[in-house]
Amino acid sequence: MTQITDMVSMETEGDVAVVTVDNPPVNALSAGVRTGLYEAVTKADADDSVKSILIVCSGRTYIAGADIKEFGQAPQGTPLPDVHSAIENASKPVVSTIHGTALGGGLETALVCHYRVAVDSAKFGLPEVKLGLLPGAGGTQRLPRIVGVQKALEMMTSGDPIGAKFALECGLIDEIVDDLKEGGLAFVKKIVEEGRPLVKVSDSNDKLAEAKGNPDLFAGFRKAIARKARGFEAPEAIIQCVEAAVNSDSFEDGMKAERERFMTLVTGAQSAAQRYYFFAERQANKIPGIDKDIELIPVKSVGIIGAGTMGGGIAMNFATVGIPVTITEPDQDRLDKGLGVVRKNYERSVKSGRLTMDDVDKRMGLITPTTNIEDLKDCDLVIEAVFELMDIKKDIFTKLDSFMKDGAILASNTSALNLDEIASVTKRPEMVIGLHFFSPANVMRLLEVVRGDMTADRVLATCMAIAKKIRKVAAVSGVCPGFIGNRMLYARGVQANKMIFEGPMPWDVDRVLFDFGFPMGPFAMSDLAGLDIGWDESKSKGETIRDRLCEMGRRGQKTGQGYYNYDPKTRAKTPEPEVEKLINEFSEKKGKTRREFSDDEILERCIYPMINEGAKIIEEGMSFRPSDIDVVWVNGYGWPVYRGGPMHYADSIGLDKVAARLKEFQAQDNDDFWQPAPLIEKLVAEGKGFKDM
Ligand code: 3H9
Repeated sequence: MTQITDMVSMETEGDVAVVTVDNPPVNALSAGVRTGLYEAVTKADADDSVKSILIVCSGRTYIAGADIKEFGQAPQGTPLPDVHSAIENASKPVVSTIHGTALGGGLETALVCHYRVAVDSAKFGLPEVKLGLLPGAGGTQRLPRIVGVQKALEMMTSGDPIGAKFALECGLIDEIVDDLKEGGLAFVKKIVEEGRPLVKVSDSNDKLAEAKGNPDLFAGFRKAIARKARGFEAPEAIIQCVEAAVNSDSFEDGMKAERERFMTLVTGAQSAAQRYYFFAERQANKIPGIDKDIELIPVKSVGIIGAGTMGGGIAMNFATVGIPVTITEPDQDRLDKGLGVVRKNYERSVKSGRLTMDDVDKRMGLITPTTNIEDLKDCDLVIEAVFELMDIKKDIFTKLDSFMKDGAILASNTSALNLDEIASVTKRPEMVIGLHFFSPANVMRLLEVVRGDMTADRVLATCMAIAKKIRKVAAVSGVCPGFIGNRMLYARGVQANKMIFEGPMPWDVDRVLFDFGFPMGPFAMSDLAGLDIGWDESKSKGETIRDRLCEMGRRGQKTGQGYYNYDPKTRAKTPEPEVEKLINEFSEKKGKTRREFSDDEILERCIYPMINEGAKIIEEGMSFRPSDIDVVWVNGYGWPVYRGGPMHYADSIGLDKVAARLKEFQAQDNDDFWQPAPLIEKLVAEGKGFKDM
């Protein structure tokens, strides 16, 4: 065996040169891999005793893409196009044998080989869009030539991979093999014996024909993804590259179009934010001060208290990954209703083709309903998901403490209450933790894991591992009112609610935040949640806009009216003149003079309080790092990922500018709400940002 670089080696098996990439953990195309592949292939091609070349990867996967850490750094090693040219233009067959995930630049490398084989668990995708990029090494030109234009557009704009079976059907791979290396070797030998040609994907144009002279295909696709792609630059750039693949006079012209658009994206703010976010999400799972090899508590069964929307959604997460759940609710009717909703949710996935009825039955079979809470006693983890009232929670935890087996984790789904107070009623506060799921709990990716003062490291580490298992993105918060997410949401809400008495109407504020990239603004969100949540009719004195709206029966989307009027069929919302009149009356009563607010000011008055609150959360030690806050906001509150999250956004504007604006608002409003957090002042004085922490 010859070591070509520290990441690539080569050995010969008979007359086959086997080139092995070994760059853990995911065999990214780092400089050492590119140079190694180039040198190995060039060397093997020049060696008369070699008849064919097989590329294989060590470890858990084939090449999973370009090395994301290298973007934005000075280029080193052999450029990827040179590697690809060496492979594609080799004078003897080059074959990739694939396992794990062939992603991004990895799949693009496989696509320049003359043939590809894979084990049947392998997956293939071009996920660059998730990093705000497009496949920049020929992927936009080659993939449509293999899977067809429509499918290529779908794969590249969603970033979702396909499996080996479909890859075989559409010709992305030539064979499924049982054994990665042996299967690959057998295939290479076979094609040499058969004298098969050196196939270049770039030469094949058949599958482009359906789209040639058919602009409607692209127009239809743009329309189909418009809602999901709103605000993102990469999907449109990808579509344009595929249009270039279809309509250019030559493959090279298409490659040129791809290169130009890739360069624009890779140097742009959106991709910088999305690449930052990629690492933020992975970082959030690492807990400072806890050994990564700490022994975890085995969680083989889960108990859930409360079969409402939340409890049912939480149960689905576990049943979906095969963990048995016992769900309890004192009232049989409510329990039945809750289980009915769970079944309906699963059945919806059957309609969309994501599950079979058999899958649904299997999952439902893992959920055991009971009206007796003590049936949960042997569960390894129990999650309470009942009303947000301290007394009720304390009552439940007292009960749990009396019958749960030793060593069980006791979790609360509270979204804002003091976890330490809940834990204090038990004799085992070290086993108590907050697991704050977001609604709908079976869909939303965020899990805010709340670490109490006494929570044991082992309990915390176990819950982070469980989050990964149920495919959630977890971020740790300390105990403070509202934890990370709702605490910052509250700060935004204070200013949004104040602003409407001074100038903009709710729909102006909502429009600005929607245009910023949120799925909806704070007033539309309140209408969706229901304005009467936490509102008590018997105590209402019409003192706030919300009181008045609720008194008028305008309780949000569910009543067809709230801040907005909702079309009963389409749910489209329109501003209501009565609400405007009401707000103007409140302004007058409060002695406010209404004035014009620019969209920029509306945005700053909503977002800067969040940044300031985020800084306080960090300085109080309630979050390990600024990037965890961004993970919470992107996954739990619809912050547009192409803006990285509030803390990344602050850095991208410049923390000095944010601080200066906070001070301007402080002076303008004569309100210390705006006083910049000491951490912001400190970082600004040092010429630093959150990213430097
Ligand atoms: C591209 O290819 C552009 C080209 O078109 C054109 C170029 C000109 N680079 O996710 P995990 C690290 S763009 C560097 O926890 P899993 C990751 O940070 C790229 N590092 O594992 C983590 O590090 P740590 C297109 C990477 O098993 C560790 O590996 N490709 C990269 O749950 C484990 O990661 C992609 O976008 C990378 N490319 O999932 C694929 N990938 O342990 C991105 C991972 O220090 N990667 N790391 O925290 C993934 O989707 C998942 O990592 C994968 C494994 C599915 C591969």
